[in-house]
Amino acid sequence: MQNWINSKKYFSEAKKVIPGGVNSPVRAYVAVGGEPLFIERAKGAYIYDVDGNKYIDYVLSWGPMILGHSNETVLKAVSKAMKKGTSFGAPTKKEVELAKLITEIYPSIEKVRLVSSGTEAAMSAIRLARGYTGREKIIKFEGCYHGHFDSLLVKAGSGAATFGVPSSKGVTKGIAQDTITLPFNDIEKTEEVIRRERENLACVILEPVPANMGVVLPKDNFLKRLRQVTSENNVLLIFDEVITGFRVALGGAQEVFGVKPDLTVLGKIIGGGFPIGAFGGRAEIMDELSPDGPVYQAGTLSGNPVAVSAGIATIKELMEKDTYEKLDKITGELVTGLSKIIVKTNHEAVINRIGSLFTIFFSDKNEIYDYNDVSSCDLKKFAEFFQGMLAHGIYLAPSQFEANFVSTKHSSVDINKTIEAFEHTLRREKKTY
Ligand code: KE4
Repeated sequence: MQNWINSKKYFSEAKKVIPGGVNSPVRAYVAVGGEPLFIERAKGAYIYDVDGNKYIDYVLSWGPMILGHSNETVLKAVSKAMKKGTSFGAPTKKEVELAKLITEIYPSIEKVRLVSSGTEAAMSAIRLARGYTGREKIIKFEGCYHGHFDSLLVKAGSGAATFGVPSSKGVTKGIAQDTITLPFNDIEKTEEVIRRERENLACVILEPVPANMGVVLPKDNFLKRLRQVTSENNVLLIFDEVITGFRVALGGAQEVFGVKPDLTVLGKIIGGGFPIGAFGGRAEIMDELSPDGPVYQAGTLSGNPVAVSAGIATIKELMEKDTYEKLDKITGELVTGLSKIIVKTNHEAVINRIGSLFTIFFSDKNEIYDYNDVSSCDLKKFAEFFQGMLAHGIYLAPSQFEANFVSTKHSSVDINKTIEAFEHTLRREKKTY
């Protein structure tokens, strides 16, 4: 059993000066109970807390650390960049290099604008879609998360296909009524609402493979039919690939599923662990952005040379041969092993996985295809599972509604240890049930 004395001490200090003791809510372990670990350092697939405990890390800073922590090449690129200055508020060659890399890897992206977070990128993409089309309404899907932008903190209203209601205090009814929230994977309902609302509908935004309700896979043809109905009705399609971009494939979900959106939102991996976001698409749309166009968008640290250097180094390493085949293989070994334990210990759970992204759902359903399905999960069981794995030195996403990530540094030894810990955890949890 780990001792967490220092984490507890730091957490009580933190709560005196930081709301909830954290700078982002999910870190507070509200969904799983207990108190958050304070992290001292990380290397490769491992993370170390302030009490000296070591964990195999499947959070990887919520996705960016796909090469593992403290990657030598990334650190070298960052230190080289820092010696030349850390921020200029002026154009640099590195920004152009990253923009070129993104446009080469994502055929749907002819031009891209760099910002400092995924939220900022999604927010800017929505404003651009509204500015380019001259229309106001947007469609999102229940369970998809695109950052904490007001227009996207909206849940389904009384009738799923009517206008939204705020999902957070501080978001006005006026903002929420311009957002329609639909059930993910329900293509018939989506086609019907797009056709009905087309006159004042700017865009549809989605995670092509949602990871913010846990990993949920698009049903066959959902993305292709969504592309077709948005094109037919002149509605922009925005893929939020902040998680899936450079994760499920170098070219993201749009490469895996062969669907080209009008705009793409990126983040996380393209910053290699530094603050970053990006949004891009067809030049005729992107050219509507200031200073050339009438849609204003700006940022002090946008395209920051240090963050951009980390991103370029990360992407170049990801472009090396067989990176994604290896990631897919090791994640496949893990998920196969975990699935066997679920059967062996006679538990009710199902694992959704794509590439090196996976979620274990504690549900009696055989398939998890939308937010409704996820809401059927046994959250108490999930919390016990999370705490049990943590006690065995396995650091997972502290919420049933999140994804877990594998890096190029996770080894077969790590995978076997994780599977072993899973069996011990489920068996012990079985005893208490
Ligand atoms: P950021 O503003 O947190 O950089 O990105 C927002 C965002 C946008 N789009 C998608 C698909 C995302 O997953 C995110 C942020 N992801 C969460 C984890 N589910 C970040 C962790 C957190 O909120 O602390």
